[in-house]
Amino acid sequence: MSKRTVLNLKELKFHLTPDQVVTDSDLLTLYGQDWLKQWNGKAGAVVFPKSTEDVVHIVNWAKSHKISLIPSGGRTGLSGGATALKGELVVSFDKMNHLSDFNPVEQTVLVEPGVVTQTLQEFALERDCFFPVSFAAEGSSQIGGNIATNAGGVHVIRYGTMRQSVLGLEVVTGEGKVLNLGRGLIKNATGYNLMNLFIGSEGTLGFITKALIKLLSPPPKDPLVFLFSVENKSHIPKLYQHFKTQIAPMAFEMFTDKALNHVMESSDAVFPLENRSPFYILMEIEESDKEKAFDLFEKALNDNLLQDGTLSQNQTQARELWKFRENITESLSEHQPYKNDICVRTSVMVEFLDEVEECLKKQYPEFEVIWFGHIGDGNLHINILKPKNLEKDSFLKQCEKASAILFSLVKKYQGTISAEHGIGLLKKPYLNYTRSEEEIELMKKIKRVFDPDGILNPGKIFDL
Ligand code: 2HG
Ligand code: ZN
Repeated sequence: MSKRTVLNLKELKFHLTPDQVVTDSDLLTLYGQDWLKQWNGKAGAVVFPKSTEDVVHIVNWAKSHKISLIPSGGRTGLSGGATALKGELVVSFDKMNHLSDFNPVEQTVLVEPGVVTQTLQEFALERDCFFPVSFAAEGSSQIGGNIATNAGGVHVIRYGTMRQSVLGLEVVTGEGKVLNLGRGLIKNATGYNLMNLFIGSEGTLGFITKALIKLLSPPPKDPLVFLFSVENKSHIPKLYQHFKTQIAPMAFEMFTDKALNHVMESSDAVFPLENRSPFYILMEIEESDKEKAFDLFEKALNDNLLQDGTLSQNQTQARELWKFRENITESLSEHQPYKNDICVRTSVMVEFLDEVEECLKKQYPEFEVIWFGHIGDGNLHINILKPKNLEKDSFLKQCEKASAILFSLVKKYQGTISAEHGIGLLKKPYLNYTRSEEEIELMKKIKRVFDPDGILNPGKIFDL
């Protein structure tokens, strides 16, 4: 059993209003865990800052009392990065959710960390702009968490990860210092890029209190969705190449028939293709590319690269098609899946997939393994489902062994053990499969520079 911290909150409450510090048992559990609920997290208390000054006050209090702080956004992360294992103080950014200072010339907006991803997408559209970061949990994930994990999602092939949307950050370090980084400059040749260090640092170096976000324009007009069925896995990269040399798809997603089974079982959706197939591709394109995409589709069909396909005729149909891909995570949740979020270079993906498949089948024939992901950028989600009759603990132990095998292959193909969900707790034991000892040592040194007392999200990514 890990030792739980006892928090003396009297002094902390001094500069805050009563609604900003919460100790109700239900909320301690809610804010102590993330969506995955793989660990039994429970906060010692939850504090809701409303300003940068509040965050500085909380960090200074924590520093002087040697209290650990766990940052909390939408808690939709899938690696346990926002879990309070030892009764730490959870810092929720729910009340720091303002958008301001829209700059129509630069197309930037200043957001607080608690702004929900979808709110920012809508804010952008209302101003004829576009915020491209998009994924199934966008209705509850928060921008601060997206930055802290360098979130990816379905549009990375065209617009990049969260990092490409950040032009400035205000952060509070573990020493309670406020840093104003990036400042909206597109070019800046003045030494180390400190801002980039915070993107993907999972709240271990500082807490993000403001972000200057770059929007794009014009927004893609009425995107269309193609759904293809593909029989042969090795055709998938060929298909991607076939389309992307002529048009610029916004998304190129893959899911297997096994994944589709779960989505169909958990909804009353009607699958639009006549015959089922081992693999499906969902491709999103701009309306202006419709004719070209259709010609390319016909050519691919004649060349036997794909077996069948359908194209959305309106936005309602486009949304319906997206659901076959977006609802996978939700449909698997009752099976308490063990999550993998790996990435290899796209040119070796099929070879890598073949090896992984063979290996998992041989070692764990009794496990149902579900594949899907952002195949256009090499990011695959592999979910291992817990057999009903297997206890959670022994399932997790076996999955950990499976991870070691899987990650040896990731290492062999020089890929990464996490592409977009982060290391958190889930991947912590395996960090050395992707990062060298020298790199990990340097990361630890950097952590000590920004957080010398080790109070910011301790025990995530690595142990000091
Ligand atoms: C997605 O791409 C998310 O849908 C979740 O990253 C992946 O559930 C997963 O493993
Ligand atoms: Zn994903």
